[in-house]
Amino acid sequence: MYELIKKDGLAKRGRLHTVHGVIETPVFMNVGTAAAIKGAVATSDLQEIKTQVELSNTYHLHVRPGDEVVKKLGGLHKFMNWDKPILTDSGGFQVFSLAGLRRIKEEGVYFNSHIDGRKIFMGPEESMQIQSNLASTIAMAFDECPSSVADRDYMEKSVARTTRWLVRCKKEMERLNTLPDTINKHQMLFGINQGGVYEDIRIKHADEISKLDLDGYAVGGLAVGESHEEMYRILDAVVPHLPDNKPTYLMGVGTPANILEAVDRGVDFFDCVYPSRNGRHGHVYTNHGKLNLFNARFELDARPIEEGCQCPACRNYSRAYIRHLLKAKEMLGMRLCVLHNLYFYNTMMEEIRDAIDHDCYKEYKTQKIAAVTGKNE
Ligand code: PRF
Ligand code: ZN
Repeated sequence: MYELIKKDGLAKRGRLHTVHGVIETPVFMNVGTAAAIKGAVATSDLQEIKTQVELSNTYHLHVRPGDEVVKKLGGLHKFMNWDKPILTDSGGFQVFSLAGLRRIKEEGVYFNSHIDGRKIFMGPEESMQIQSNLASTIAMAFDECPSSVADRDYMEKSVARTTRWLVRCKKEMERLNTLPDTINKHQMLFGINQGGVYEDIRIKHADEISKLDLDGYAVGGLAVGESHEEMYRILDAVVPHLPDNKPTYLMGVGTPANILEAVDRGVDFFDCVYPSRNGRHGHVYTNHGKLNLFNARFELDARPIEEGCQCPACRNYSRAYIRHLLKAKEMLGMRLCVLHNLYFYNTMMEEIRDAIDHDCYKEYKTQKIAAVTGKNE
């Protein structure tokens, strides 16, 4: 159940009640594709870096170790020892971005595994069955994420099919949630809006899926190569057509500035690989812009990544030491950068919630965008 606590302009402050606890929104979900956040981050670290929701992928876990294996071990929560909410992406997007040769049919997608090349079929029912086996808190609908340069004709046909797939997802999810051996009988389902950069197709689709009374609504098919301005234009057009008494999730986004702009347009769920991926490359976020810790100017820098930051990296180690670890290819270097970056994102979300609570979101947004894109110290 989603509670819309208040609005500041279009920015939503909410609370999603789930069987695995409450999610305070706006929230940034921390990406752990294959049931692990890359960079040797353990679930015991997540408490310290303010993680509310972990995100895993249907496609990856189906291919390895197999969703049946996870089910036999009691579901994803037990498997990875994380008792808070987990969102699983449906596999749609990953099949389109990772798998080898693929064929899209009305029934679903035929493709080859990126691990061993074996032939796999996934359709709406299969995706729901896999996510039910994984027993995540929130399952995503099986969608097609068309290329950002797809033409109107292709887009219209693809979106119509994604709508038919959504109806099948909902039906299958309702069936699975009543089976006696289903681990999470309260699994939630979020639908996904598509339509590329075509506002009218997006809006028509948003109106259609809004009628289905799902637990939440995502905007997919963005951050796939279009400009930031185009992404904001689509959000301006489509978010008002999604119910504001349900969570609104912008998939795979983004930079701190992207998140701040999207919150201002009514989005309240996010996920992105940037903080973990950048951390693994020694790129860290601060309120004075991004730093590349490989840079020679940090050789003798005894300060933490960010003065005053309460993350496990900044409380204990200097820039100079972390730079040394990165250069020596010590795993700890990557790990500390990832912990700092996730803490930075999760703390920003806390600040966002606080600003909405105090009716000063616009001022906060302007100041924070200047800070994160600012000059390095
Ligand atoms: N669909 C799904 N997952 C996604 C996307 C999508 O369109 C995106 C697009 N940015 C990221 N992850 N199912
Ligand atoms: Zn820090």
